Formats: sequence, structure tokens, C-alpha cells
Amino acid sequence: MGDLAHALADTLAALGSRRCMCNPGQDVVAVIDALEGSMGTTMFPTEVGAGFAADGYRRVDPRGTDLPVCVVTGKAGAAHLALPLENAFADGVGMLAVTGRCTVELATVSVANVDIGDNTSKGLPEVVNAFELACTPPQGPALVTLDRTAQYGPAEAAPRELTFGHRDPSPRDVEQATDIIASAERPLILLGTGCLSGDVEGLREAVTAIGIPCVTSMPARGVVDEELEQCLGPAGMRGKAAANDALRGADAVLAAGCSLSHLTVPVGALDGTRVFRVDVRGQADADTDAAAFVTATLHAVDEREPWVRADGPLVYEGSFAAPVAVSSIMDTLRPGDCHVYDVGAFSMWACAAGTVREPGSFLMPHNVYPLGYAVPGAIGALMRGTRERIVAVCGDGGFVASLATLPMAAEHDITIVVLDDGGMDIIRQRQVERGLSTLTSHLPRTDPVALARGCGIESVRVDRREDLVAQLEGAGRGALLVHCRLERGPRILGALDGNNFKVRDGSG
Ligand SMILES: Cc1ncc(C[n+]2csc(CCOP(=O)(O)OP(=O)(O)O)c2C)c(N)n1
Repeated sequence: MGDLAHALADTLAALGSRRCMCNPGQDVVAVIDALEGSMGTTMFPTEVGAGFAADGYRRVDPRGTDLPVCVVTGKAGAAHLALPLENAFADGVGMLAVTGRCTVELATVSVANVDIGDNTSKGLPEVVNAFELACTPPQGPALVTLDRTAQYGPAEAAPRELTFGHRDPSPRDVEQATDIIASAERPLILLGTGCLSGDVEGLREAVTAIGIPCVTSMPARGVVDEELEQCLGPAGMRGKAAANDALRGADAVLAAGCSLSHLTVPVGALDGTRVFRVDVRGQADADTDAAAFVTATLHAVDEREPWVRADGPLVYEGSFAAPVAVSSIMDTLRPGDCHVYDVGAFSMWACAAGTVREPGSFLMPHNVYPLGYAVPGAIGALMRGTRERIVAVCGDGGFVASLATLPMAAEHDITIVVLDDGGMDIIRQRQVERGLSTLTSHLPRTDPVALARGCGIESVRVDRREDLVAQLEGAGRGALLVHCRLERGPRILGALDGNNFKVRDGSG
């Protein structure tokens, strides 16, 4: 019999994990050492960086059992991991976190919680169960906690054949959904992140073949090709006007893998609408492949002419401020690329801009909006190896928040765009609206170009839209930082949906 560290590493590798993101400490050094022998293991300078990288790794392609393993030490390490775990839990991103002891209650932001403590012989079968939960939709982080001494205690690997995988849609449920959609005058399909981990290819074919309009949640952007006439794009708070109009106007909605939160469904939009839901946490049909369910339903109904039209492309015009910079970046998004967004006023403009054609090409945390996500998230997405060109987009605030991870970018084919409007604009806008002091939306001055060069990253400064586009078109090999000096952007309206998303003069 070997020790727990090796038994755990062997078990996780046998289940399908290929990557470990870690930040070491005494509680987990032996675990990390064992994982190094079983999978690609990368040290991140902070636990937050490791956690966001694990998130980006899984978010870019949430299928299968290649669950990222995020290992941090107890107390300080585990406390730092609270933010990435909260973010992953809220957005349904699977990962397996292994930590030492901590009084911060991380179990509340995990889909499964295994406290191995010092009982090394009993814990591993439970870890396998937790692993399975973490990668089965609706996914989320699973947490394994151990005592420092446990790493060295005796244990045997406990892999087993995972029953992982979705249940095939039940014919009875499909029939019911088909009846609802077929008898509707204005049917609509609402696709959430649950669809991303299922049979996406089948879904894309079915949506293309049958003209029933569909909308997506923001994080599911790209699950079907937004260039399709019947794809109205993302709905919700920052979504497209046509998508929200369709939600309000539909008389029947098949909602698949979507939580129907206020971020996706405008308040009251579905009142009085017949809604059939599939693959949602807590529902009886929770483990159904949501994508396959929609596919089966679409194949059972007749082809239709769409009853709503998509918006034309959203064009932001004006000076080199956030809407113009962000829409220019979105216009360079090609199949095979992945753009990873941080949070800020600038990112709001990205939500309804551009055309997202494939899943895994537009990553933006949706519920928690954690500042500093983009750079480590992009490094994680790159490690998954499924996308060709990776671009991290952040504001000057997000850039500073992720500085600890910047040196790591030097070793990767990654482009970082820093949209620098000289402060934290989203905060400033709220402060101005409420007549508050704007002192705390200022940032200490930094020079992203000099900082990046100091880390061995090629770096340029641009002041014009054309120069930004030229840099992005040419990017892809090696690390590059593009520092955009922006004018202050127009005010983000307190918007409930894309209808309100119009560029206005002035910055009030
Ligand atoms: C970890 C964390 N801390 C604080 C916040 C609140 N917050 C949201 S956006 C933001 C500032 C963004 O500034 P910047 O990156 O410069 O983008 P801008 O708004 O200027 O476009 C802050 C502090 C957050 N979302 N996450």
C-alpha cells in the first residue's frame, strides 16, 4: 500500500484529470509532488490565479472527465481560493479543489465536499463520487480537505468506471416538450451552459436544420453559431434586443441547461409563457444531456420559418473609447480563437457585440464578476489545448488585480489587451450617478508596457482602433501585451436589456 498523496494522484489521473494548477504549502506539498508524476502540474504565484486558471481550463471546454485539479494549502491558501470557488460554483464550472484545513466555510460553494481529515483509508471512494458530481452537469467545484499528516498516511487508489455521462433524454419528456413546441405559434429555444457539456455538434445541426428561433444565456454564447438567421444571440441584462424581444414574445419556450436567472431572463418576460425546462439543478431530469434533448425535440417538430428576426450587427462608433475598442476586438474573433474577458465597464460593451460562432470562444464570468480573472483564466483556457489563439481582455483595474500572474504569460502564446481609461470606470459611473466621491475609483498609475517588458513579454501601446486591430490580426505566436490608451467611455445605462445599449455622447 502506498501513501494517500500517490493514491489520490493515481485516482484522479485514472478518472481523466490531465492538469493541476497549484500554489504550494506544507499541507499539500506531497500531494503536489505526486500529481507532478501523474499530470501536467503548474505552479501559480497566487491561489486566486490557480483557481481562475482551473476555471478557464474547464470553462473553455466543459465536456468529459478532464477535470482540472486545483491544489492549495490550508488556512491562508484555502481562504484565498474562496473567490475562484464562488465564481465556479455560481457559473457551474467543474473542478476538483484539494486544500488543507481552513475555518472559512468553502463547502457552501462546492457541489460536493469530502473531508478526508486523517482517515486516509476511507476517503478515496468518496473523492471519486465528488469527482463525478463535479463533472456531471450541472457542474461545479468539488472540495477535498485533508489534514497535513494525511498526505503521508497509507491509502490505495480507488478509481472506478464512472457512470459519468448524461442520461439519454426520456422519450416521454421529449414527447411532452415536442407537443409544447409544435403547438406553439411563437416557439423559442433558450440554451444555457448546460448544453455546452452535451452533444453540441448534434444540437448545432438540428438548430441549423429546423428554423425555430433560439437565444442563449451570456455564458453559453457560441453554443450555436450566431451567424445563423434563427440564432438571436445572447438574451438578458446585457444581451441583444432581438433575443430579449423574442423571450417576451414567445408563447412557448424550451429552456435547456439554463437557470433562468434574472441575468438571462428579463423580469416578467416569461409570465404566462409555457416553459419546459430540462437539465437544471434540482429538477427531476437534471442529468439529461440538455443538448441532446433539444436535438431530439427539434427533430420531432416540423421545419419552421422564424417568427422573429435577429438584430443587425451592433456597431459602436465614435472616439477610441471602450465601446469602439471592445467591438473592434470582437470583430477579430475567428473560429478557433478564445477571448477571455475581465470585469469592468468595458466588458459590458462586449456582451452584445460581435458574432460568437463556436462554443468556448467567448469566456466571461457571469454571476460573480471577479476582477482579475482574464489573465489567469486565459492561461488556463490555453492549457486545455482546444483553442488556437487566446486573447485576454482586461481594464486597467483588472490588469493590476492580476499582476501576480503576468510573468507566467511570457511562456505562453497569449495576447493580453489592457483597455486603460485611467481608472475604474464602472465604479466611477456609479459614484457619479449617486453623487458620491470618486476618489476610490482612481488607480495608482502603472505602465503596462514597461511592466510586461519587465516580464519578458513583447509589448506595444496603441491609440487608434486600426492599430489595435492590426496588432490582434497579427497576434497568436508568443506573448504580446497591447496597451490601449482609451478615452473615457460613454455611460453604461442601468440597462435591463440590450434595448438600452446605445452609445450616447458625453460621459456623464
Ligand atoms: C475581486 C473583485 N473586487 C472588486 C470588484 C468590483 N469591481 C468590479 S469592476 C471593478 C473595476 C474595473 O475597473 P477596470 O478594470 O479599470 O475597468 P473599467 O470599469 O474602467 O472599464 C471593480 C473594483 C469585483 N468585481 N471583483
